[in-house]
Amino acid sequence: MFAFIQKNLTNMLLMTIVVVLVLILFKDKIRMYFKAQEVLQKANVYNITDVAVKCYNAIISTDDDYIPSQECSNMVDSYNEKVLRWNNLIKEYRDINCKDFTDQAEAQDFYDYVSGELAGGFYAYRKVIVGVKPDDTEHFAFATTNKFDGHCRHDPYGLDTNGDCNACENYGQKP
Ligand SMILES: [Ca+2]
Repeated sequence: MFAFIQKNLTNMLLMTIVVVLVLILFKDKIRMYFKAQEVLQKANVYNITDVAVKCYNAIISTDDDYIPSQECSNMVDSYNEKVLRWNNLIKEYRDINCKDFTDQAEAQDFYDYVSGELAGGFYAYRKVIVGVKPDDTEHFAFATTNKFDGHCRHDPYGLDTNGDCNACENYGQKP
C-alpha cells in the first residue's frame, strides 16, 4: 500500500517536472500563441484606412442588414489575399517586423489591420477622415488629411517604434 502511494507520488512529481520544463522551454512560443489569438480576434479589414473611407456608411450603419456598396465590397476584396497572408504570418507565433512586408505601404496596412480600432475611433487616426454631407443628398463624401492629433493606433508588433503613427517609415533604409 505504501509502495503504491509512493509510486503515484513519484509519477506526479515527474509529471510536474515535465510540465514545468515544457513551460520554461516554450515560454516565448506560448506567450506569442496567446498574443496571436488576441491579435486575430481584433484584426479587421475595416481598420485599414482605404477600406474605412470606401466603407464608411457600412461601418457606421446600426442596421445589421445594411448592404455595403459595390465600391466598398471591391475594396475589401482587393485585400483578401493580403489578409490571408497576414493571418498566416500572425500564426507563425513570432515577432513580426518590417522585413515581413514587401514595402512600407503594406507594413502600414498591416499596422492598421491589427490596430483593433474600428470605425468609431478612426477620426483620431493618423489620417483623419473628414465627413462632408452635402445639403441635397443623403450621401457622405470623404477626404483624408494627414492632420495628427497625437493618437496612434494600437501597435502589437512594435512596427511604429518612434510613435508617430507611421509604420516602418525607414523601410528600405536598413540593411
Ligand atoms: Ca514610426
